[in-house]
Amino acid sequence: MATELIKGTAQDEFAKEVCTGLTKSPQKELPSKYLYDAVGSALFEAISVLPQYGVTRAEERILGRYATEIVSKLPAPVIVAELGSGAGKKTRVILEGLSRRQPISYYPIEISSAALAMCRRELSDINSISIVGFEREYLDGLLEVAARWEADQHLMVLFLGSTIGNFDGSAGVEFLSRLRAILREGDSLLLGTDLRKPVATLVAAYDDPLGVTAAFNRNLLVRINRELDADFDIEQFEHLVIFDDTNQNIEMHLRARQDQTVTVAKAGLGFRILRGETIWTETSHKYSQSELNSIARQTGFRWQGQWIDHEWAFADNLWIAC
Ligand code: AVJ
Repeated sequence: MATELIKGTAQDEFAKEVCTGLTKSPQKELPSKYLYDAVGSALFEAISVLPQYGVTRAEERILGRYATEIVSKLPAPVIVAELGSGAGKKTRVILEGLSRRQPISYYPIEISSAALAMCRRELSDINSISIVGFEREYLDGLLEVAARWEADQHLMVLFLGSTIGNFDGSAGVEFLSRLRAILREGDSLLLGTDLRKPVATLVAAYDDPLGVTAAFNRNLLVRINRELDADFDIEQFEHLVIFDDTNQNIEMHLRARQDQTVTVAKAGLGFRILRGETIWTETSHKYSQSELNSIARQTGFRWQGQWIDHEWAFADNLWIAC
């Protein structure tokens, strides 16, 4: 076992994106990728074991049942890059399956240093694994992995948990096209996608009765206060979940309880937010089967396999770059 970490850079990017998002009109927004500081990552881990939130368990069941079958469809030798490694628990079964065939190189790519640390801790005991973690944006990290991979190796990209659903609208398709452009023909993508389900199920999953998801959402403001020297009054913002039926998106927002002025010192920003106005913090798209087929085709992949959990509609899709 060997592990290495390529560290990320400064907070400038965070400040810039916060500034851009909070000055958008008419809808203020913040990028959901910043939800995962140490507290946010721990809260997401808690969400993933809530009875109302079935996403993580569904994918754990799929990978637990079918990891051997999935691995058997991959060429050898293969190296593995994972986008948004999270805590690494789901990845474990895949890596263990692969490590039975060959020594395995694993490259988690994650802008959250907290999540990256959890994942390295979780996976470093796997037999003959070498882990190099990249604290990078997904595609920047993938380009660095590409620079390290050898001619005879295939690359498998893991993009689990339906994180792809957090890309808004056409941004998901654009992201997958850019990802495909980094791959070579025959490389593979294992893509986790949460499927359409009844509105009531989704609302309960994203607005849970314990308020864990509310804390996860509001923590984004706590983080901005701490890291960017802002003065959000946390008590004055409430968690709001909206289902957009047309686009099959569940959205998280933070709604102002009253008119207020906020300053974000390190972003050089001061702004007003009115009572009832919201800051949009996350979109989580729910996919249909025909949509998945069309996305694969549009982005340069062909379908190789799909595994579905029927207790909580979720699919892991194995696509091959063509
Ligand atoms: C699993 C990261 C994609 O969209 O369901 C959970 C995050 N947000 N509850 C999702 C999340 C609110 C999540 N991802």
